[in-house]
Amino acid sequence: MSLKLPMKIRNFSIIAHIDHGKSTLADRLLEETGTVPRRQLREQTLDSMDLERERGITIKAKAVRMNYSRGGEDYIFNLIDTPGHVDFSYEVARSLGACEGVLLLVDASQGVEAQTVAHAHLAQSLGLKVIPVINKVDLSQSDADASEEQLWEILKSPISAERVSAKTGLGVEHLLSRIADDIPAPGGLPEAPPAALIFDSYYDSFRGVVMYVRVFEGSLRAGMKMRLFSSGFVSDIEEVGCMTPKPVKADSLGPGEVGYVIAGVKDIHQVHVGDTVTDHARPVLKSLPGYREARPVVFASIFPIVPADYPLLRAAIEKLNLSDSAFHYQAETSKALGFGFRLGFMGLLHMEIVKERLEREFNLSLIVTSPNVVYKVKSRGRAVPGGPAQTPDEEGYVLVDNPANFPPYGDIADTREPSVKVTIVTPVANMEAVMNLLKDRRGEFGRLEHIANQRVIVEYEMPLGEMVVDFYDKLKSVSKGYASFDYEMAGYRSADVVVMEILIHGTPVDALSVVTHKSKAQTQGRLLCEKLKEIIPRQQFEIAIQARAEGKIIARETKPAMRKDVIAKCYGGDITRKRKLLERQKEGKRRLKNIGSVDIPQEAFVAMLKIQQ
Ligand SMILES: Nc1nc2c(ncn2[C@@H]2O[C@H](COP(=O)(O)OP(=O)(O)OP(=O)(O)O)[C@@H](O)[C@H]2O)c(=O)[nH]1
Ligand SMILES: [Mg+2]
Repeated sequence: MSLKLPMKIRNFSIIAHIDHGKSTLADRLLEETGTVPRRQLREQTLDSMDLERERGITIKAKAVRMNYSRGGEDYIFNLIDTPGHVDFSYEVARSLGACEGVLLLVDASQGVEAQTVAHAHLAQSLGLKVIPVINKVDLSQSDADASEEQLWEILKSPISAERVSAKTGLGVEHLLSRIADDIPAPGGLPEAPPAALIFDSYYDSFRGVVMYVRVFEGSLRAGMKMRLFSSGFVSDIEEVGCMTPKPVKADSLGPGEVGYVIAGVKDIHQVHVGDTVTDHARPVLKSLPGYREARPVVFASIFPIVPADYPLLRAAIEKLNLSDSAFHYQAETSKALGFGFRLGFMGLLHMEIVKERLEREFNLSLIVTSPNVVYKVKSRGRAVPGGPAQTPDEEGYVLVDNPANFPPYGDIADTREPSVKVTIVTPVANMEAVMNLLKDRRGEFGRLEHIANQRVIVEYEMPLGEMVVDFYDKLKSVSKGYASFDYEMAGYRSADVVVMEILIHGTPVDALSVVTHKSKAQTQGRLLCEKLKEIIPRQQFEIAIQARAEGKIIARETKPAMRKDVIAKCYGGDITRKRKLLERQKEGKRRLKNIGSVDIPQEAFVAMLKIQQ
């Protein structure tokens, strides 16, 4: 492949709310431009990860290069398909840094939803050209006119929308032509010192780190000694190329081009997404704007069910982090569960996906504790015990991301919790139910705006802690599936929260501790004790199950002692049946964690999650 003139390049992302058809539209663009032959296309071709295919969602953004010809003119289209789920919004933000424009897609049967609003505003704030696209016009329940009107309102401008069906291909040809016409060509000089933005990277076990870049100035070629601007890391470029979507080697990547760079980097930590690649001999003077680092907002601990698996878990986490650098990890020891890790995630779906990948790709059985957010705690004079050595901020607060690291309640002067601004888009008919849910989650009303077709955009401020557990499911159920939400961090607020501990047979189980609002502690404590009573198998002795907050027992249940053993009922019976029963019991035991002298099944940790609300 040779260097093309930058004026014929068009770089764009497809952005939308989850499930509005981005990846399906990408299929049609790949098909229509002949990038991927029809027989090799499958549904959502770019969703290549197993989990993406099973769940039918995009988790990672994917870049692909297409050739497009019109009236004897050849274009290069670099498309980035982005994920729609709110947990992966940082992928969208990164992708936009590599583009001049976006296709803002709306499912005509759903209309504008929360991520439509969030991503549209992000694209506009970055000065990108927005092409509104109304998808799924083949569906009988679709209402393209209403969707278009809603789009105009959120864009604050009546830009005519393309109407397409990503399923049938209707309107896709016209859309390609619009992309060529409307999306600005990238600028940049081929002879300038090179500056390329790293917008993604992954680790290949043969080639080392593969960096995905967007070149803004100059060009990159094999043999060049590159330097990463902010880390100062220097290495020889071995190969550059484009994704078609298969990687294809190229002579060079010129201004405006999107492609990959391989430079024999063995340690992924040398490469930061957002850094600028330049020429070591002739570097740029200033780095490209880069990205604000995405910070994890939800934390949970992970322990192997079999303690001997700890080294395997460590290796698995390190390896997985190479392909998903958005989760953070740190070693942790629990009195109840032994050695494990404290992990930070971008949200609950992200947490679920990391856990599932660890279990599946590395064949591990894991216990995950109840997720929580990061609190700021000010103690009376003394340092926060158990927590990582931290110096308090100028107001005297330290960050605590683990309930087990809270100081004793008597030592706490004040606790602050993270707050978020949530934006919800819902039909007027469900507005009241949605607002009640928000009130119940300690939300404070901010703003309400009516948009076309009986829809409203509501903004609330609420504690992040109230959002992390099952808010999404509840919102969907109270709105019969119609409401959608997006959120952004809005600082810390003082909060009346307490650590609730669970004591089993008199021993606190640190991994079952949660931070909860004082007004909800008792109800939650009761529910949890009842649930644990059901879940914990009977033992030879009676077990007390208690919840404790601020030094007081706030709930209690008693599990009576065992009456029979499993094989008593087939005494003298046939041996294979006996063996089967014992076998099954052994299997059951493997999934238990022995706490003091009581076995606690993994379900107990899952129950925690459910009851917290
Ligand atoms: N009828 C109809 N269905 C469509 C159309 N486009 C997409 N779909 C369906 O909508 C669902 C979601 O499509 P995807 O392409 O995975 O949506 P997405 O926006 O990429 O989803 P995320 O990446 O998870 O945010 C799939 O079941 C598609 O088959 C269309 O034009 N018409
Ligand atoms: Mg997708």
